[in-house]
Amino acid sequence: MNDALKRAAAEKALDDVKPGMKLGIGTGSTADLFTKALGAKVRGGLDIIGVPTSERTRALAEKEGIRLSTLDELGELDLTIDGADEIGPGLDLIKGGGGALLREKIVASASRRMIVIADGTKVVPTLGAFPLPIEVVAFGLAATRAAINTVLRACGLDGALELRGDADHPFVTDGGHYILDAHLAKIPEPAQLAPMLVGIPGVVDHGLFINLAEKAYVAGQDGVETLTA
Ligand code: ABF
Repeated sequence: MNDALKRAAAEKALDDVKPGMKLGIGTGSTADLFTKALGAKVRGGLDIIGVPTSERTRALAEKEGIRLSTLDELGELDLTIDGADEIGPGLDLIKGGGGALLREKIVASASRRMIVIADGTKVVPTLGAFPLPIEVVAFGLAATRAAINTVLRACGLDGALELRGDADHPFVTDGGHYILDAHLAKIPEPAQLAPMLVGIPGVVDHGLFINLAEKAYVAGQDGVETLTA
């Protein structure tokens, strides 16, 4: 099913990986396929150094024998390859379905280029059918939720904010935070919403990736298409 398409997109991205590169390595099932394909290349002699975007990816990359470092040690990265939950117009993205959005955004922002890998189901005319993940600190959760609702209303948006996990056992991110998933259906102006959300004190970050992706490899039944921003 989609796994073959995800693999096709992941393998296409290997063409962009050059010897000596400092590489951001994404999270999610498509990124996992990339990491495994990259591992095979590394074992075949490709010399790169990676920065993982999650503890999950770190574990997989280590298992694959990929040399890893940190952003603090490497500074700017050459390229980040990562998946997405939705790819909208201009390659604006929703990410964070896997809960790794904060490190994914830090790593992508510290990279000169970001390439998205996905199967064709991820491409949408308008972002928002996929619930928007908003990473929040646990302290003051109710106040943060209210502030997010105010911002959503100011942007003409409406919809439930659902705490990921459940009230007794919320999902906790690698950074020790919670995630509120915003069920908005449509986000016609993501570039308007994005800065307003990060302006709320309890919001750590959100899954809108604006102006970060340079291109996307999108796999469909007829092959892998390259989308550019
Ligand atoms: C990561 O993996 C996330 O930002 C996104 O939530 C998810 C996509 O997962 P998959 O490749 O499994 O669809 O890129």
